Amino acid sequence: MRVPFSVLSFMALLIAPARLGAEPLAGGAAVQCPAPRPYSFEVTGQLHRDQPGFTEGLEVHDGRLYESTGDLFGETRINVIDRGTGKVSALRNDHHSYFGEGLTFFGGRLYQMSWREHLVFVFDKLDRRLQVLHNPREGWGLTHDASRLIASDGSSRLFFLSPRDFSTLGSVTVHYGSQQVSNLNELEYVDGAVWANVFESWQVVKIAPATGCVLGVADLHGLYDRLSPDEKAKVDADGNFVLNGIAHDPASGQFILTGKYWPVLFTGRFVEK
Ligand SMILES: [Ca+2]
Repeated sequence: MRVPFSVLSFMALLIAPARLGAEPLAGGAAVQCPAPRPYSFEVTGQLHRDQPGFTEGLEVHDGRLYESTGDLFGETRINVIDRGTGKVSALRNDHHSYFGEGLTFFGGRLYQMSWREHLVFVFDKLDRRLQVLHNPREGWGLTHDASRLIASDGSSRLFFLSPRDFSTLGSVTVHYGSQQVSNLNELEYVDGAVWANVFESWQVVKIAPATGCVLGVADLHGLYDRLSPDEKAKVDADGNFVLNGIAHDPASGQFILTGKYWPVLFTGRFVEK
């Protein structure tokens, strides 16, 4: 069952922080954040994939679209999704070995986290496993800036990590006003900001990584509205099939968004309202 979206939803998000899983910031807000700006998502294209995946990580690297999937159906995989045809090819299928989560490329290496196994797998370009690192937290979303990996663990914190050994270099609490934003999931670092799916919501938030301030909130209900009746039925089939997966293509400047087990990926841009 989907609740019809109205323009009041964004205001309700700000007025009733529970919609974002928000809670008061312990000790009060150390940083005064500007009010988050509302964003919409302007869709420029759709890509119908030829097989679904329980999307936990999504990233464009060297023009190719990579996906990490979780083990909901025994399918912890790293996929390449052909951006022209939607054909999904598995680079790896580790089945039930662990529950795949966020992935990112850094320094020519592919990092894939597991969920509750506290593992981080490091692969080279030939899909050879080079290292298995330890994550002291649950693995959710993963991205990187110029020198650090950036991970979420389902809480309101972003963690900055060493690409060498996944040691924690720092962290920041994501908030607006005095409210924390919890359930941070899939991530994408673009031009100095971190974009994050908020688990079990239709929101993507834009975060200043230095302060944790939420700079913007995008409502993605419109993506659901674009699905065909058959596609909506597939997305509605399981409460786990929530919006998740955000990648940025530096060549086009556009984002790619999808959801867990969704049959469609959307291309477009965030537009400040
Ligand atoms: Ca991503």
